[in-house]
Amino acid sequence: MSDREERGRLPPNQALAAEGRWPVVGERAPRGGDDRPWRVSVEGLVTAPRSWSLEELEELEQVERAVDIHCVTRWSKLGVHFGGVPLSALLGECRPLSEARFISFVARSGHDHSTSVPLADALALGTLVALRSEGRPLETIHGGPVRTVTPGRYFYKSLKWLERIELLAEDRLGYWEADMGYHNEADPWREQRYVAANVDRREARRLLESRDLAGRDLLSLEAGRRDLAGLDARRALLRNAWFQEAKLAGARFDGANLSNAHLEGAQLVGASFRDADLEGADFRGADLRGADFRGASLFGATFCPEPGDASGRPAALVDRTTRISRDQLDGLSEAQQEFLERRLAATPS
Ligand SMILES: Nc1nc2c(c(=O)[nH]1)N[C@H]1C(S)=C(S)[C@@H](COP(=O)(O)O)O[C@H]1N2
Ligand SMILES: [Mo]
Repeated sequence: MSDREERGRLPPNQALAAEGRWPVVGERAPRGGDDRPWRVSVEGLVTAPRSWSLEELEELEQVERAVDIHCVTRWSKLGVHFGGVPLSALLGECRPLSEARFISFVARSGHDHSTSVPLADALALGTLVALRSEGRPLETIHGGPVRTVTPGRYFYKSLKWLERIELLAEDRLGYWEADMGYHNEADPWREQRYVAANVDRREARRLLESRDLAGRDLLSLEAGRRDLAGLDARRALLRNAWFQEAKLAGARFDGANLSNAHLEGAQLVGASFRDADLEGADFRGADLRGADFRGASLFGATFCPEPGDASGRPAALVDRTTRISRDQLDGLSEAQQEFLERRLAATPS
């Protein structure tokens, strides 16, 4: 694939995961202590409910599809080959009733994971009940023995460890959509990542003035350009927060969830992000001298412009006093890894 072709296939504000890397997002294994043999059932508003063992799924006609994966935390992986059975083949045998408008995929999951898609979209997008990737059985960590893959939607619509397919008249929001504020439509080309904020502006302003957000759950908090030096946001849930150009020297974000947070141009000298979730966070132009990222998850985070980035945002100020460990660079795109390796080795002035 040429660079141009690749870029044309990247939705807005996504970057390619480093070559050969496939980040793991969310649960890492199905619910334990369950040794019933694996079956996938189709239930709900169908004429003929039924279920298949893995062997029976293998006996159906298999297809292979190249799918572009786009994670909501801003990494993409193009042309991953998934093999398995088209959802349409399973539904063809069960014959959905005309009232069936939505399809819910339910996982064997310790956290009751599920996700849903309008039935017409699931079919039009060519949803696959996948048993293999790149010709090999799916690894457990990526949803093996069987997961769904719904192309053209953020990857949280692709459920790992599929056990049940339910046809419904009304939508039933899944785990990420109901509990995490992820957008239910999830079209990466329209950047449908999150739904609106969950606190009103007055309440948000009051909390920011106190500079104490410890343990709070504040989706899409608006705090751009504010003076928040010394902020205590330990263990806070601040997904998709807007902190661009904010003064956050010495702020404590240890254990916080800042996935997809906007920290462009923020003053973060000496800030602490230990064990924080920083997946998809944007640090372009931020001052990160003396900041501590040890133990934080950095998949899809951005520290410098990606090739082709026309935003004019400069790279973050990172030097040897910034604490990021070698193994943390693994989840970043090639451009980000190269940038950080160079800066972390540079002598502070
Ligand atoms: N059962 C289950 N399915 C899941 C998740 C999960 O945590 N549990 N995470 C979702 C999210 S947010 C993403 S991006 C993809 C990640 O798949 P991967 O770990 O194979 O990359 O799975 C989706 N399906
Ligand atoms: Mo995701």
